[in-house]
Amino acid sequence: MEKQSEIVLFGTWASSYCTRVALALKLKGIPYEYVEEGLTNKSELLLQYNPVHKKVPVLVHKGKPIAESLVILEYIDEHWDTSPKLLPEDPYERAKARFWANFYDHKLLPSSFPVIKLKGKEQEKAIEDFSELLKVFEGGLEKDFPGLFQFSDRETLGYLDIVVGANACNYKAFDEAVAVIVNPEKHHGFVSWVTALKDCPLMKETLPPHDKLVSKMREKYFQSPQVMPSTLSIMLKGKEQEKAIEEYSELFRVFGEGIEKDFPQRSPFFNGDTLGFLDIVVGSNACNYNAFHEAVGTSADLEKQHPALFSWVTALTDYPLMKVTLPPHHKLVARIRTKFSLSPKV
Ligand SMILES: N[C@@H](CCC(=O)N[C@@H](CS)C(=O)NCC(=O)O)C(=O)O
Repeated sequence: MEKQSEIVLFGTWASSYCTRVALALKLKGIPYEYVEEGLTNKSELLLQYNPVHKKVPVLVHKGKPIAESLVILEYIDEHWDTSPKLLPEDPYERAKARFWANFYDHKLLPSSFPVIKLKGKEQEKAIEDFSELLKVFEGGLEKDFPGLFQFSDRETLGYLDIVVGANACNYKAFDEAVAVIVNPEKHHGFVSWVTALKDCPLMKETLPPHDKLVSKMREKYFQSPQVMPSTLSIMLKGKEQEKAIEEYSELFRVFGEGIEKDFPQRSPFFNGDTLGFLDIVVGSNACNYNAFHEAVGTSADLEKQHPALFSWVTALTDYPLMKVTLPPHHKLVARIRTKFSLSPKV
């Protein structure tokens, strides 16, 4: 067993992403040191360990940092390969668990954000939209993991209990601070699951106190300026578009530097002459970069600003398998224009 000081969790008490990691470590009986971060005044160490997102949680294991809660959970499960396992053993079951964790983080959770911003009828509509997605989530879990909602019948928390429970067990704090978004009559399965999870001793000792969380949410959502990131801000015009492109370029820089630092040995691809995981993930999208610029009408100066990153994208675009698989450039330009109601540049 490693020494406590070899495993350090940088977190902040109100973050359910950090609660996930604390739950996983405690469940597996892994001793760790905890460092509380102030998000308005992040420590140099946090910025050094997570220069890309500058967010918590970060788990530092023997000096090596791992960021992003879902990535950290998988790391913990793989490195401390002892019982209890978080993810199912079967690859298909594992894939389904990851699928719903992603749905939770990237669809369901973000659909609660408009509820914070909007008022009156618009807020009611946002709550309905959230509830629709929650129905999809509930239905999907019931189908893919029969018995999941009967947590009291099981002995220990699993991956989805942790991913969802760390956040959803706080839903009453959101109801109190913002608006009621979970109707127990409409979402019986989900609410009975979450209620049973909240009663689990490990959850009880790890979740933040309800009243403290309500105050924190009120302060965060209503007393400090909100920045709503928009991936489509590049569609803006004039000065606003210039600013969006600068931000976009900054993200390219962070991405390019991160890739250089983490994978200096790739040449030209991650598997030498053949494509690896990141070549496929990035290339399938980035190789269409010229189509995006042509459709939006922006100039593609990013290539000059990020030569190393773009020489990789160029090599990917020239790769025979990529060539036969990517959509045709002109067809894609037309599709992007239709999708975003853009007229051709004359
Ligand atoms: N996708 C990330 C989200 C982490 C996250 O959003 N952390 C917040 C705290 S809840 C944070 O550090 N925010 C600081 C900031 O945005 O500057 C994860 O799963 O770890």
